[in-house]
Amino acid sequence: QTTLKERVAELIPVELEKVKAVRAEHGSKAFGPVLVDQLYGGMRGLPALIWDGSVLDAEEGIRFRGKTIPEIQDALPKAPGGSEPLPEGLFWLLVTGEIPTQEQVDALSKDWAARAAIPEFVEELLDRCPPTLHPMSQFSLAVTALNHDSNFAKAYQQGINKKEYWGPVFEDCMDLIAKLPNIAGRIYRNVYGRGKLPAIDPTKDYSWNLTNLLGFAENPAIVELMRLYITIHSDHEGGNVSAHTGKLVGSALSDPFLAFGAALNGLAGPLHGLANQEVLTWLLKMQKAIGENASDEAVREYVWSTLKGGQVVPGYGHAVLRKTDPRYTAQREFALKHLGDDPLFKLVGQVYSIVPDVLLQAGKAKNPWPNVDAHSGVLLNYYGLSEMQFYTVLFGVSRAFGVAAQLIWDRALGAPLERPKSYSTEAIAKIFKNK
Ligand code: CMX
Repeated sequence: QTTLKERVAELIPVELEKVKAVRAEHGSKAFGPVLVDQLYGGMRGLPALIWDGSVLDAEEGIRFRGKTIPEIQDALPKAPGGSEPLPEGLFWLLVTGEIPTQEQVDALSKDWAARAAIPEFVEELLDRCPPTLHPMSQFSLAVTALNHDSNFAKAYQQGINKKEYWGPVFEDCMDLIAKLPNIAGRIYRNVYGRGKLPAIDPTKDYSWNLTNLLGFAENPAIVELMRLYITIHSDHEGGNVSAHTGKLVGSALSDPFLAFGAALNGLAGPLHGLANQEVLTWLLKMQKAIGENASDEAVREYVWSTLKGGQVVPGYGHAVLRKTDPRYTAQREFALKHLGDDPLFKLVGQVYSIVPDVLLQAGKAKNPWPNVDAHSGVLLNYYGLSEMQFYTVLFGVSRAFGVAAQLIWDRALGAPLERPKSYSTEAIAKIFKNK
């Protein structure tokens, strides 16, 4: 049976040829005009990056290596008795573009379990963090500290040939993903006083182990949720803040731990991954203000008051998407199957029927529809994981899959240092003075 690393080694020459052919045929063609507005406007729509794992269509949403979320749910191997895809399989798909066999997925589960332990000094580092330090800051600290044992950093110091970069980067990426559950579990138990961390079970899959480290694995439904959660949060093409940061920092040949630590700091922003925390905070605040089972009118007024207060409605809008996020839909379907008439789920549904209308009327947001973060917190909360400040850590565990897959390919294909050109307002005014 072929391992993931062996398959990557086989694919590298093929991929190098593909890139060479595309560049030879299209290398000097323009992708379209660059508008000055795009420089001021957060580079929306600017074609600027190569990202192989997934591509985002504004109307349709994400496709992982060409496959939609329902297609992935159908095609990827599952756990015994489970119906959601195993994220191990998704990682294989992101890296190779191919659907793995059940045996290949099982081998990844075992490999990650074997790599899961974190160095003692990282455990101590986490144990010394005050519980008031946000879980995302603790997460980023710990991931950055894993650089202590980076295969790539060591190989680079020893003068590795650039053609060989991908090998130690691959090992680092596997270590990174494997160690995240122990880091996340330790943060959760330290901050929320949930007792001692159990050991990794090498006979179980990645999501079971993560859920068990958090203390919830006795309920198979939340383990299934975690499999779905990691799968749909793993990758969202290359331009979002966390993915792009990981790629950018990796381009300096910073090892995957440094690159992903930086990505996590971007994910920790409220306009990006922290929105899943913000959504639940906002929903609970609303419940407190207008009561449970509030009327549509009361919800609508509350949404307006958020906008009038100069705040965003968390979980709604997107920089690329222009329709309901299929990641939202996948979670809604999971909730319809498992959550019954949970009051918060009902509120999420009610908000969904009201917010888009209000955002359209307000006339600013280009996309009034919900994104992935509008739903995830309610699902976790239902199963007892109610500490919303922790939610973005789970997003971070998932996002490692997409960033790691691209880091492997960037080093395999010799992606150069990223260095776009910047301009001052004065320079722009001068350039266009007489045009
Ligand atoms: N509530 C209120 N106003 C919103 C809004 C929302 N949900 N979404 C967009 N807007 C506003 C913007 O703030 C902007 O206002 P200004 O012109 O005053 O600056 C205007 O509408 C135009 O913005 P846009 O082009 O539609 O959106 P952007 O591409 O600039 O931003 C995003 C995208 C996601 C940051 C924005 O929609 C937002 O702030 N949403 C709420 C936070 C959120 O859910 N983030 C999570 C995104 C998914 C993820 O990365 O995890």
